[in-house]
Amino acid sequence: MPQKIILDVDTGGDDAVATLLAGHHPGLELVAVTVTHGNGPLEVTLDNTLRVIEAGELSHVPVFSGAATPIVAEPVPTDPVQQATLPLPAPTLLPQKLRAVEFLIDYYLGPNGPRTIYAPIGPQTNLALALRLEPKIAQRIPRIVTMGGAYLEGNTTPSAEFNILADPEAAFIVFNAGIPITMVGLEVTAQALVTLADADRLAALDTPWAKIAARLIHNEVQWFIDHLGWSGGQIYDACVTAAVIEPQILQTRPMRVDIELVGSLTRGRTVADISGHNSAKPNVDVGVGIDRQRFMEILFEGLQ
Ligand SMILES: [Ca+2]
Repeated sequence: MPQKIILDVDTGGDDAVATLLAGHHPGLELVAVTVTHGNGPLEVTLDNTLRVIEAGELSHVPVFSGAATPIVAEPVPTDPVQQATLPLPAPTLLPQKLRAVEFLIDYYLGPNGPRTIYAPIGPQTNLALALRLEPKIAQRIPRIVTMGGAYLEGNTTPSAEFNILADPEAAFIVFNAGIPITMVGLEVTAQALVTLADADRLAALDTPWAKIAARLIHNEVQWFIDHLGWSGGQIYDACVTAAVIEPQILQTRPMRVDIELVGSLTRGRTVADISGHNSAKPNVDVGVGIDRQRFMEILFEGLQ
């Protein structure tokens, strides 16, 4: 039976690829998509999500609108490129009437909750709010697989990765809820670089969703080449979908991970106890490596 998954997104190009892969890979059943602020304001991330769902022929997947702002913090400023509307037709689809937080509570208290992996690939505001409203869902979520954090070095500040920095209080609530967590952080996504040649090969596949993914990947990769001089780009969120499809592609180490809330230089850091100094029990399976070749194969298998 396909693995059930709920994606929590702040769409963005890499969220779009993660969504198309989750919606079309035979190993997964994409139950719903919940949307949060993050890469851009909620109205942009919601509109982008609906564009991807409709153009990607996934209109049977319900979309729930979620948190418009972080719980405590001001939104983190983002690059105008990240905030851009995706180059896909304007959607005719509408989000569901129910809000993401209410949906998550209802769904996880329901019969399929314990069989459904929750995969936040943006700030973790929606689940944090749901946990505060209904703490019982912590026992109902079998695992969180998230793109967020880094155990060595951030990408938005020297300490913090964007998704965690965008709502550290939310991440604090989620990481301390007692739910099993697999963290796909920057050290993982940097090992799964996608090249322009990969995007071209993907564009040659015969499905509309592969062509959409190829175009979005091409744009993302080009940004890494132009701005950082890299040979490829990180399609961060797609690593999460691939790791839910095939958990073995990820190498993980159990660690205690705490979320820094107050440090003037380190706010939003996922403080990982790499060497076991902390006596607290590990709470996160921290991704430390990924099988890049298999990651690419999964991308092709899912989108063809
Ligand atoms: Ca994202």
